[in-house]
Amino acid sequence: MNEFFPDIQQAIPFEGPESKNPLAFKYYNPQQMVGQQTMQEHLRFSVAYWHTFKASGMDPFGAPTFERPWIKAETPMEQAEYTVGAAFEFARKLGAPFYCFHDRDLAPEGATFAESCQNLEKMVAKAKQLQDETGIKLLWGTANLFGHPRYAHGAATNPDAHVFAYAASQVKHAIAATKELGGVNYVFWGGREGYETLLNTDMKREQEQMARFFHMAVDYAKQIGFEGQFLIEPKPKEPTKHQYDFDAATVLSFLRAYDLFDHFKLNIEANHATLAGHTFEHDLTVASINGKLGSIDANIGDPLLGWDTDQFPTDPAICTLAMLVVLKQEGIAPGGLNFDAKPRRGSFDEIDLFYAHISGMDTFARGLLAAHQIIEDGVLDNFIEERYSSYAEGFGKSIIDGQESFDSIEQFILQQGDPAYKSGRQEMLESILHSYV
Ligand code: XUL
Ligand code: CO
Repeated sequence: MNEFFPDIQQAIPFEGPESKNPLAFKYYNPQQMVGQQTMQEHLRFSVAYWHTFKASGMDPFGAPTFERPWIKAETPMEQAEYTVGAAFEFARKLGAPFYCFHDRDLAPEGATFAESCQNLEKMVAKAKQLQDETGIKLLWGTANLFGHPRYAHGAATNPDAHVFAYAASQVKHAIAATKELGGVNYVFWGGREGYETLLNTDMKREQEQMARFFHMAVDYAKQIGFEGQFLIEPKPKEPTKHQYDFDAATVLSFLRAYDLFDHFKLNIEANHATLAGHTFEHDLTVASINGKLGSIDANIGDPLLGWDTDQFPTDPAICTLAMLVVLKQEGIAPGGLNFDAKPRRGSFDEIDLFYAHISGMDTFARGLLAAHQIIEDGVLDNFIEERYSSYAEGFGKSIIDGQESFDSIEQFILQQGDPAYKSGRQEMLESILHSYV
């Protein structure tokens, strides 16, 4: 087997916060205990096949900039074999326990549907062998239902039932491939499930189609005994102007409306949350308080740009807020933190992939450490508990328990008069947060 990262001869070491070596972890120390679990168990890092091994650096203004050695091959299948080799070599040297893929990342589309399925089967066998050799596991699989021109008007939401059928057949094989590889989740990201103009779109019908598609996927998983968690990944726009899976709240209400609530959790991506006009921690919280935070696409957007830049996380404060949500729901497993992120177009070299992931892993490790300590010390929890304490007993409790009416409440106000003003102490809390970060 070729070696694609000869500059990295050993697994990336942990050297601690004093180290100045960009090829060492300063905070991510996989076996270090944080509370009851190791860092590795808390964080469940995953490498995204599409960005890390398939991204070319191409953008709407220019040609590919990354000349990856694993794409220099005679045929698409030979290229796929080199790529899977590169993927496992990279994850092993980095020390990432998981990876994620789209069906068409792993294996090229063939001349016919049957040929595409054969390609996928061959590459699944190869990936399985490499999983066994390295111990690296599949966090989730998914299907690419957005790249090919046939999906220009959507997949499940396509106005043409023929395209719906093609997408369903493709997903059938992607779920089977995920099962074969022992994937612990399967993700649905509705790449082009949305619309550009209502002049040609029946929104109600398209959402019903999407619900039918998900029900069929649930039935198929049951049929073949796939026990991984199904996840939907919300995103508000891009590529379509308006995507149906806009944000966590929209997806949850869709799942409730179409009797799918029990079968799905959410995969929340930082940059998708910010595109929707939310913070990352907002969408994580919406998912989590509904018992639906299943996994995370760990990246960050650029605050100056209004699109999905998919950058590696570099802000420990944002990661602390994210990890607070994760720790409070007692972990993200069987989900994980998947780096749905890519180095910038000018970061030409393979070594840049290591710098990017190491930095992202360290940033989340800092977030984990800070969040754990904040919870241990109870600094935010105590404040919040105190802030709502008027509902914990007495009249407030009686309201929440359903013992009061508007009439009885009015009597209370007539007797008690105006409430006192109580500061929310935002600036104090921000200062406390940053003292932990
Ligand atoms: C696109 C995106 C996808 C999904 C998987 O914005 O995030 O890569 O994570 O299809
Ligand atoms: Co994503």
